[in-house]
Amino acid sequence: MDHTLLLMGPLLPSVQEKLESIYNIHRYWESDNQTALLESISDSCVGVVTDGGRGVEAAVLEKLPSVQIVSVFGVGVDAVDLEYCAKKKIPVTNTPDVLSDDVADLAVALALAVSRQLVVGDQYARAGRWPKEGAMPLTRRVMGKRAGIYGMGSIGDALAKRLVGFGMDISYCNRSEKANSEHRFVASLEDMANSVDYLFVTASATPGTIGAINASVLDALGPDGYLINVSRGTLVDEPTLVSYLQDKKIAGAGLDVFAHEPSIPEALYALDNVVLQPHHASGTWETREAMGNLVLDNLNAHFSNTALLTPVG
Ligand code: 8YV
Repeated sequence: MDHTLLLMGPLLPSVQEKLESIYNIHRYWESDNQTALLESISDSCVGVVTDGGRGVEAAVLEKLPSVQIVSVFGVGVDAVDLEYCAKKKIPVTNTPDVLSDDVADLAVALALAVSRQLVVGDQYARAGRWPKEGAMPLTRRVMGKRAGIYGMGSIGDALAKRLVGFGMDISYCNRSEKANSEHRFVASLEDMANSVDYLFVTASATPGTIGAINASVLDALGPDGYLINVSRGTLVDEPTLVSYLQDKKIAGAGLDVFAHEPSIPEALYALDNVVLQPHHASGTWETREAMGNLVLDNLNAHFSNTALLTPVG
């Protein structure tokens, strides 16, 4: 219990228990006077633990001048004030790779679900419509179609491996071409969108990618194209996406992430050409345990003066 840490939000209970057995943890989200809490640990707090969605803002870090590390339970660090951390030389760690398989699985599941109308079919069956109305309307095949992956990191890579199994023709758009990739590199996102049936978004949220899926990209994807987003809602111009789905200017979307979580644009609830998930792509027991262990291992490495396992940048 030597080290005092601030925990911004709840973690998987088993991970939080381990954390609380090793460190002196203050629960930020439970405090009814957060200003007083920050003041009371201002000298002693040496680390912040948070998840990818919550992150931590400069306004909190400024009140904790002794913080030496920010450890993120998640791969995305867009909610952490990285500029502030860089300025103060505070290392940030995240949990890459351990979640890539589950996130890729969910991306495939969303593509299948929206194309094959799994949710619509489930509702059709449960409502007893089959015996009364006969077969439900036909759906769209996934096998053999053209996929474009925006962001070819560890998640994009895991996704591509799965899409090969669906006989898909795969292209990708990335900051730079990957040396050993067997897939087609396309420098322009709009050009890629123009030549695929499925546009998968797996890029991290950075100033260069936020808002990238705009009207021009959706126009390029066109009325037969599907958008699958397992990255961050901020990469998409959400109001435009909603209107394109309503007007069938794209065929459909599978969305795990939204611009203002946990809010989801209500207009989406009425649409059959969308499958929604509550930001849950990494949400399996196995992956969340692995993410938690990586958070603990990074903290342990830092406080025992050994190299961080997964530092950001
Ligand atoms: C998690 C995520 O939802 O890794 C990320 O960046 O968004 C997710 O895996 C989140 O960090 C867990 O609460």
